[in-house]
Amino acid sequence: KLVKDSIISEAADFIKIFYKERNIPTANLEKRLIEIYSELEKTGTYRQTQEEITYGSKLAWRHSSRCIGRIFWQTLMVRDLRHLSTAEEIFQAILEHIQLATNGGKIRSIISIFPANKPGEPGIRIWNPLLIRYAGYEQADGTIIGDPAQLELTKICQTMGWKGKGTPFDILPLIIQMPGEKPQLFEIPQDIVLEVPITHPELPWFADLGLKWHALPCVSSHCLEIGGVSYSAAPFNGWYMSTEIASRNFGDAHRYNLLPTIAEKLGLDINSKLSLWKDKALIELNTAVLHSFGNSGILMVDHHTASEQFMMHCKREASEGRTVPADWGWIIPPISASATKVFHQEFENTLLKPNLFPQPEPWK
Ligand code: HEM
Ligand code: NRG
Repeated sequence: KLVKDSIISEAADFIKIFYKERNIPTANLEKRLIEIYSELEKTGTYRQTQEEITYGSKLAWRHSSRCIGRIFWQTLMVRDLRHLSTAEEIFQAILEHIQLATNGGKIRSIISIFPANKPGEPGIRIWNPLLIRYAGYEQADGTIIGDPAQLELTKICQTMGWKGKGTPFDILPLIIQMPGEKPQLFEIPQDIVLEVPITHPELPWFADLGLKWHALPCVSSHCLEIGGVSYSAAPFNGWYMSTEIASRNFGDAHRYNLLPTIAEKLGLDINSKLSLWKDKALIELNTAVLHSFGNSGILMVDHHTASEQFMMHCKREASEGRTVPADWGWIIPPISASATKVFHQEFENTLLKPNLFPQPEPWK
């Protein structure tokens, strides 16, 4: 009863925004609401139209307060895959998503929507936090090969029978779990994953580090919520901002931890904080990532451009009479923050729906 009441009110809120922003006559709105109420009475949920999930997904992106890339919210391509019923079918659709979105480097923003959760029941889950992630292996001496952030998931894949090559960049298989079933493991064919070897425009030794990263950031752990309906499997992607890879994935001490290596290669004194070796290493890492993606013709945005685009987005939204909910700590870039406008801006982190919510790790 309580669940149903909340679906009713969320549905009504969403339908009202949808009809208002799309300039659909109020008479149609009332008709649609009555239809939804009666379907809710009978089945405890309701089936959304393709137009509703399409616009709902765009609103979910627009409301994602941690995302700096939202100026492009209207360009999202929405794939309606609610008719799929097996893990195998979902896996195939995910491979298509990777190819459509990668698009030879001209990345397209896409969300793939798999069947909705049944009210009060767990939904479909993709166990990987992003579709493409590199495995992390802990060795006997305690050192780690690969991405330390994926130690746990890598172990799970191994207990399910997967064997990685043991390189620092092994692409993890996908684990897909249908409601009430055991999770299933699927290998992503290496040839559909576009990757970029990392080189530096002036430092030839950079290539010898053997670094690379994948072109496509596709988040698969979030729950898309539209009008009281939850889609716990709805992977979405845009393109990378350079700092995500260079500063965080490569630079973080608990990730690839490359700052000491690079600072030493640069000939900096890593025993003196005043040498600013970390800062200098970060800049060269960012230079290398931007250079490498650019050279390979893979779409990526630098943090200065992204900040400008985001400020423009705020202005455009204001002209539509809307404020932009934003999470300051996530919006400001992890390097040179104060050199970007977003750093000097205050934001209200209001929770609006539709939205994309992080979910607990499915094995917990
Ligand atoms: C987070 C950039 C597209 C939804 C982020 C972050 C960045 C970013 C830099 C912070 C990530 C982090 O620190 O780990 C971009 C860029 C895009 C883009 C450059 C290019 C088009 C999208 C799309 C969606 C989206 C298409 C959804 C439809 C989100 C959400 C988060 C996020 C929900 C928070 C993720 C979390 O909680 O871990 N985005 N984004 N973004 N973005 Fe975007
Ligand atoms: N920092 C993560 C990716 C998170 C999402 N970032 C995006 N999303 N750009 C990483 O792999 O480094 N997006 O939808 O474009």
